[in-house]
Amino acid sequence: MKSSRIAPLLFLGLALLLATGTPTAALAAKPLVLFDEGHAQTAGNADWVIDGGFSDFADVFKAQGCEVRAVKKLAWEDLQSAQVLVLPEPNSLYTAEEEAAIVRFVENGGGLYAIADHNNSDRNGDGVDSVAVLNRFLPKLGLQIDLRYFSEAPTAGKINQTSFTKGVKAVGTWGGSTVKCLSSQGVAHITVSAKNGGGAFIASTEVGAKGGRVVAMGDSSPYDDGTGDPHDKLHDGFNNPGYSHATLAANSVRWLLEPRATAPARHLDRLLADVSAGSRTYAGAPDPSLLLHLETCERAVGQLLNEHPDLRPQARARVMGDAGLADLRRSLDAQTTFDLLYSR
Ligand SMILES: [Ca+2]
Ligand SMILES: [Ca+2]
Repeated sequence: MKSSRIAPLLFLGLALLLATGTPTAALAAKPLVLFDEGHAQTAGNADWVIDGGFSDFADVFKAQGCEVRAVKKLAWEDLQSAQVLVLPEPNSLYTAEEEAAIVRFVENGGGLYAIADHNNSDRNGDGVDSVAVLNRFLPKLGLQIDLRYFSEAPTAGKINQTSFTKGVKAVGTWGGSTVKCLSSQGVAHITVSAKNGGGAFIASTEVGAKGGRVVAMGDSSPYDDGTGDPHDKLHDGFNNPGYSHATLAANSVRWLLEPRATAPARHLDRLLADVSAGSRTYAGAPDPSLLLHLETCERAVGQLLNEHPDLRPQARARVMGDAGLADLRRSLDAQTTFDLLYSR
């Protein structure tokens, strides 16, 4: 009985915490895009910086009206004014504060572009590669990098018809991995062959109560434009005429920059669908990564219902009779009881 009183207190506390910081990027004249350059982005042959191998990728944002800046540390104070954050193959761990800031940024409506490389790609010998670095927090946001290492060019899976693949004829991966959608709202736009696991070459999903968006891909090579430190072994995958990487970059960036849906009821529907599907999947195959994502979703539901009490009847109606939402129903019941008892 004790836990039923503690749970709603935590629920409300977290929701209030989340509600205090909202990105103000919408007010800025030009959307601000931050490229992380502080986590070994130039280790070994990597050159994933805006004045090096990723300059053409940075230009995609500029062409869509953005201001692009490089940052070395990811502080919440700096992220608040940004609309998009790009993590180009981070090869050293973020601090706990930076990880929390990234998650909070997306939960508050920000756009994240996360780029990994193949499994066992520790370029600076500090014991972690981009797969390990990103998988510490990306699952909270509904996506995960697979532990794979393969090349496939062009990819031989599917190119699904989505806004990302308009005009995309072929893509390739050279020493890369794939992305798994933990979120039922995730979209695998392009997949690789079954031989290499069939995962997503690029995937995206919507996160949280404010329409945050995440794009992830499992290889840095497609966006390597071949410029940068002459001592690095770089290859122009971005403009290679045999592939459509520049088009894919433009399409995916456009999606990240789209205005967010503002109707909270729409976000609630998405979150409840995600929790329902995820809980059923988890019941069949418990996966700690999926649990991380479900916790983010449930926190977002708490945030929405706290900010919009008028949505509570809709939420309660939706969770009735849905086995996948049983845990959430208990939380809502507990919250109602709490509100009645303490008349918030
Ligand atoms: Ca490393
Ligand atoms: Ca690669």
